[in-house]
Amino acid sequence: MKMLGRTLLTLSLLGAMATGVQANDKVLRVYNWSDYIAPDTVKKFEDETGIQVTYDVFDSNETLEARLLAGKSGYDLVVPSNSFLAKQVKAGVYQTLDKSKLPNWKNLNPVLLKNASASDPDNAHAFPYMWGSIGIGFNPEKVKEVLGANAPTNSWDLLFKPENAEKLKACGISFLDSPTEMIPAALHYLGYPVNDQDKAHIAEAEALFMKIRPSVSYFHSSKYISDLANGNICVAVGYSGDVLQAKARALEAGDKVKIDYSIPKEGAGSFYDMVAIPRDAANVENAYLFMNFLMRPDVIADITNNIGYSNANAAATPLVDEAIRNDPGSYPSQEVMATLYAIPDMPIGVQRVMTRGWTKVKLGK
Ligand code: N2P
Repeated sequence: MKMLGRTLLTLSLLGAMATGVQANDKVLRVYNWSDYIAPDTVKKFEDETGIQVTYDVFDSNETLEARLLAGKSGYDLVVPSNSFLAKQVKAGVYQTLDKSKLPNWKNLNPVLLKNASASDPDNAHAFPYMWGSIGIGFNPEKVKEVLGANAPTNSWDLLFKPENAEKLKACGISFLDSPTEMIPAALHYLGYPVNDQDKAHIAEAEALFMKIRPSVSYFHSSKYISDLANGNICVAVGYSGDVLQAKARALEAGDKVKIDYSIPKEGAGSFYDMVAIPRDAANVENAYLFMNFLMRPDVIADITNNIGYSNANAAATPLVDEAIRNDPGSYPSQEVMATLYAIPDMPIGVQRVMTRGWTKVKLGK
């Protein structure tokens, strides 16, 4: 009797603890891209809700995906790009959103929602946070010094022509460390479809990188922001807003480094970064609160004003600094938009082939 009583007590205590975890835990774990939020966004949310946020960062879809596919990621909110989201949705990685918990959904731009729905029908699992392009960040003065006044900064020739890369080596070149984004750039340059699955064509794209490999300082997806800003490198293939951050940092530092961003005339990759709740998230209600918070025009406009990326919130546009709204890197013209291609959603097998080839490119052999 006594034993049974104790067992029941233990069980009911455990039950109370389990429900307690759902209802009372004032915590949230967020995994977002680096340099992708305003300095006070998280604090503001914590102050308003009393929820403690653990905020971690990554700088490539490959890193996030490895974390998600390894099983319990431990995160309540993550931010994959649309190309990766598509595959992950199919693999059952995310919860279907209950939009009744997201009253601020109405603020989102319907055109961008429709575009993003190509990777997630009906936007059932995620909303677009920011979007951008993958182009060339460069230091115009240094590039001019090395290649002369006619340096093709508006073309991928700047980097993919070995004779140019060889000269630029003197002032430093970097590429993103992301096979799923860099190999399509080379495929496109070679005249192949960006979602080409022909292994011979993918090998050609890798060979193009191999040719310029000796001239590349490094492959990294976030370090170039400070290196461009402080003059350690002169050309970086990078994300639009990150290059704008480098430009802003250089200006703030008041030194002579100037940075520009170009979307090469041949076209460039574009992405939507999407906020989603992993299936095994422990703090789902808090995840909804943070999602809804991020859909508030004042909150998301403040983020854009700090990071230089265009958000997907129509109601926030009037609150975005004019300098950013008028920056062709953040808000390209319709004409330039038409040259952008979506980073393709590659089947896992092809992605593996690309990753293997990319490892060789990085090693240079
Ligand atoms: C943030 C980079 C986000 C854009 N540093 C790439 N999805």
